[in-house]
Amino acid sequence: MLSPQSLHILSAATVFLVICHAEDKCAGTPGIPGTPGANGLPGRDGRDGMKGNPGPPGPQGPPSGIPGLSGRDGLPGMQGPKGERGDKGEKGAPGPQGLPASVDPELQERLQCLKRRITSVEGVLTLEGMITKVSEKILATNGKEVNFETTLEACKSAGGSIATPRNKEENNAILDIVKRFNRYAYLGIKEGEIPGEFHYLDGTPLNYTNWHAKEPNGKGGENCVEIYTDGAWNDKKCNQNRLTICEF
Ligand SMILES: *[C@@H]1O[C@H](CO)[C@@H](O)[C@H](O)[C@H]1NC(C)=O
Ligand SMILES: [Ca+2]
Repeated sequence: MLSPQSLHILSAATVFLVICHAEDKCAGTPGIPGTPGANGLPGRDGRDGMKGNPGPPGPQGPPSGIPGLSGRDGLPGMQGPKGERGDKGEKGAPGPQGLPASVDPELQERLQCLKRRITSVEGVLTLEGMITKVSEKILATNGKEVNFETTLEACKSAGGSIATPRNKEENNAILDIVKRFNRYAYLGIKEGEIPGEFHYLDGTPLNYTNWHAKEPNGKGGENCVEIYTDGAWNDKKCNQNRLTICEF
């Protein structure tokens, strides 16, 4: 029997025999590799690639250049709230002294002119039957018949007061109006705390009366006074409708 080692040797010998049979010369051991060759020339440029995305913005540059001109004014704004009241100023110096009114010719002339104009107006109103002048009073009616309280209010709102005869002359002037309208009228006289004792509306006692015969007879039940169409007075309840006559 052949050992495995001898079998190896045998097979190797067989290989040598075969190779040598094929070629006439026998191959030696391989040589060492040669040195690498030099680099070749660069190749030609390739074609342009596709355009890339924009890069991020660069940092702000240093300030430069002169500032531009100012812009135009804007529209006016809304009015602001009212300010607080300022301190009171100091009193001014007194003006030059004027002439006393009684010797000021210009003032006197103007007063005379005013008087003439008023006299003219009063004349027209008297002619038209709108007013009746007596002493310093002017009497007038609105032709309405109302109770005593309403008469007081009507005269007051007109700037006057209810007609109040203080003497015969004034009583006759009131009588003129009463006769013209043929209506009784209340007078500015009222009964006081004591029945039968009458006084003016400001509380002062009467210094002129023109009671009709047997009047006053109300004994505290007739607190107002009316004037008849003959000029005589009668005490009467205050809720009757009587001609409104006022004095100014
Ligand atoms: C009553 O006094 C007034 C003034 O208060 C006067 O105007 C009037 O004429 C006097 N009446 C009489 C009758 O004297
Ligand atoms: Ca009476």
